[in-house]
Amino acid sequence: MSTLEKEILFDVTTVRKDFPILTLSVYGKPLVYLDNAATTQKPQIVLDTLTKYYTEQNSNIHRGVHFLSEVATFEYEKARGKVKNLLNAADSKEIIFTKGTTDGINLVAHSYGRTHINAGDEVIISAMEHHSNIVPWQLLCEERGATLRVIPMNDEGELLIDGFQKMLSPKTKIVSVVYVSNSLGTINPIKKIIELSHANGTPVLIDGAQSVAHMKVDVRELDCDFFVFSGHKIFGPTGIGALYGKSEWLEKMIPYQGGGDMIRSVTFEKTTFNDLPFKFEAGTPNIAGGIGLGAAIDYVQKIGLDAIREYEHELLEYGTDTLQSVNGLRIIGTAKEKASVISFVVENAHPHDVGTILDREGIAIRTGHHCTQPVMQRFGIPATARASLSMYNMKEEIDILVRGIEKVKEIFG
Ligand code: C6P
Repeated sequence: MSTLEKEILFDVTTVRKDFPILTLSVYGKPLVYLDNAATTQKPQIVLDTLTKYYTEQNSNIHRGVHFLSEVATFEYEKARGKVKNLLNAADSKEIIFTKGTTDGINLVAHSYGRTHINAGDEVIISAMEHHSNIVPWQLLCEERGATLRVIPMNDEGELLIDGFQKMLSPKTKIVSVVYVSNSLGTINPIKKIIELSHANGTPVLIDGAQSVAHMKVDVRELDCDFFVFSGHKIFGPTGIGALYGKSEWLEKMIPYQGGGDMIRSVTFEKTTFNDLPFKFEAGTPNIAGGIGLGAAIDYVQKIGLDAIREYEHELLEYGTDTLQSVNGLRIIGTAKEKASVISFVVENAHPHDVGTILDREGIAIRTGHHCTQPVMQRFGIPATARASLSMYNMKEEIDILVRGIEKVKEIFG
């Protein structure tokens, strides 16, 4: 494909017009939003879908026989189908709506963990996990008398796969790893991790929080057993996300929560559970969120995840080169395979000060440990400043970031 054809396919100026918030000014400066790993902004179509839901469709689902309830149920289930297509799952019943990534991991830790993990067993995670993929397993291991093991990483922020292979044993009952690190940007070789785990007879959960909005995910091609993500990181609403699970696992797992909608029959003596996916969806769900997520998925797919990945890679390369040329700035996370996350530290300036000064320039970045304290410990630093890029960011914004960092350096010498 020629460069011109690619430009026609992906035009950042056109994309930006879909996001009303990007026209804001902050402290009199145009907003430069570089905190997309924390949450993404929402396109007009998602905002319109939410308004339409609450003005024309609002009703509870799976319960009423009336018109509105049928419309809302239809739209919600249509959205489930869109998640299925996004991940290329085999069946909509393998898609469980959740509150987000954290909720999805807790669901698996609870429901798979309590049926399959016992005293003496092992759970493997990696050194670059978000706290959401550490704490639920720690709690489970403590309760079940199991051991949590951690795949180490090198100084570039790449997992040591040989070390991982040696850890696998008949005791390993689940491997739970992040696809793209939120604090380092590393894209992990999850296909290899899944192959090795399966050769050991162990299922794998993939934390897809930072991958869904940036690259195509095909759960059947990956052959992962579970995959979780959050709607708000793929231009959808907060409070909604999804868990994909192979039906053979989901069928065998106990429910996560009890309540309405997840049951078939209830007596005081015994409850029987609903079919998948409803067995794992107790109570009134985030209906508007689910439908809004469906609109976000349509939007992303119209642009195309391959085009997005390619454009963001260009941004990453530009950002890495430009930031690296700033004296006294060190990038944390220099893996060969990276997504558009650039974590850095600036000599003599605490990351929080960097963030505060940049904020006054209208630049939104995140500073801190990014809910990955063990990553900070591994690199011997308290925190980083993190610019995380999305498809609507531009090279000009990276230039503004660099000018802001120069101001930081002037202040902190
Ligand atoms: N990372 C960040 O600024 P929730 O909060 O459930 O939507 O997502 C949790 C989560 C899990 N895994 C990874 C890899 C993540 O990046 C996140 C969220 C945000 O990096 C907020 S801490």
